[in-house]
Amino acid sequence: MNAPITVSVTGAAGNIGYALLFRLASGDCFGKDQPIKLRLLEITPAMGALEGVVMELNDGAFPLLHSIEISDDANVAFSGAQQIFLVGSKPRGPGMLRSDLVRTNGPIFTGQGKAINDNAADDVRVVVVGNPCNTNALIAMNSAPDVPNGRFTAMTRLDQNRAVSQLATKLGKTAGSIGKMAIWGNHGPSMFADYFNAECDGTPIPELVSDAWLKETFLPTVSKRGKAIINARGKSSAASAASAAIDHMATWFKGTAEGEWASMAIPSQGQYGVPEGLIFSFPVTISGGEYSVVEGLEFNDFAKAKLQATIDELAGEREAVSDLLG
Ligand code: NAX
Repeated sequence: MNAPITVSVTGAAGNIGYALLFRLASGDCFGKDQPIKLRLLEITPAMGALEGVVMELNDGAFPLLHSIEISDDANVAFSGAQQIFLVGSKPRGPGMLRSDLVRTNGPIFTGQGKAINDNAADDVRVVVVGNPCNTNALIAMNSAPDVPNGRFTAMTRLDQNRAVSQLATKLGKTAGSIGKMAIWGNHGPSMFADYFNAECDGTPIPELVSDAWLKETFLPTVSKRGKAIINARGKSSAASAASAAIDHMATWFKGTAEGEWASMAIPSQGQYGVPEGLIFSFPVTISGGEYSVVEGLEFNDFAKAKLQATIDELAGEREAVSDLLG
């Protein structure tokens, strides 16, 4: 058994938190030989509900769960944190524009970025789930000057998983047959699910499925999946989002297998013409806790236009919060 690691989760009494915490406690993320100490953050009015979640976690009698601390103070919740899931944020209300959401949630991430800077462990790694997650990660990163920029990431793994599932279903395969499913750019309307480079059991997807289906059915289905789930369930994706967050951090912790890619939104260093510093989803490979962008991929005109659209969307979001970027 390894020494316990400290894992912080914000928005811990929310819907995603409720699904995420039990997967973390059971060892689905960091391994069945990796004990964890949980540090959970909520806003003050939700502390009562969080106490109930803690009671349930205790009732799970998870052998890997060493301790649980709860707080409404980010400085306490991130103390010594090595793995951080920033889930908490205000949901988009009816009639609210995406630009309003950026302005509403941005300030949460200046405070939390600073608290991470001042309190987290030297080896801290952060995934932002709360939307708009790319730009929230950008804000947190800019508020944490002592933490290497590359430790701040945002989640596009749910988009990857949704795309994989659509392709597998279309081809009558299971998800494990689909590989190299890259998500580029923003976890937002402009996100590009790059089927050109994806494969099914090693065969390129464009050789197996018609371009018309890929453009007219696959891309819209993946990008509108969140809305479809709200329409069906009356609530936004929770268990699948938690599962994707587990996948994101598990892959970062354990690395990618030979030939496997993962999609993560990370600070751009200018790869593929993406402006430096934008938190942009790229396909990566990971080894020893360090990720590298997959290089040398080719884009046709359609894919180039998609890439540009998502660059433009993220550049616009960055502009909208420029006053929060220090
Ligand atoms: P809920 O509203 O159920 O839970 C959010 C929780 O965050 C609440 O308990 C709230 O009290 C808490 N919170 C609010 N401000 C906080 C703060 N400053 N510090 C700590 N906690 C705070 O939302 P839920 O369904 O759990 O979704 C959470 C976030 O994930 C939302 O922003 C949502 O848009 C985003 N999502 C991101 C996805 C992605 O792929 N990146 C997909 C799923 C989800 O839509």
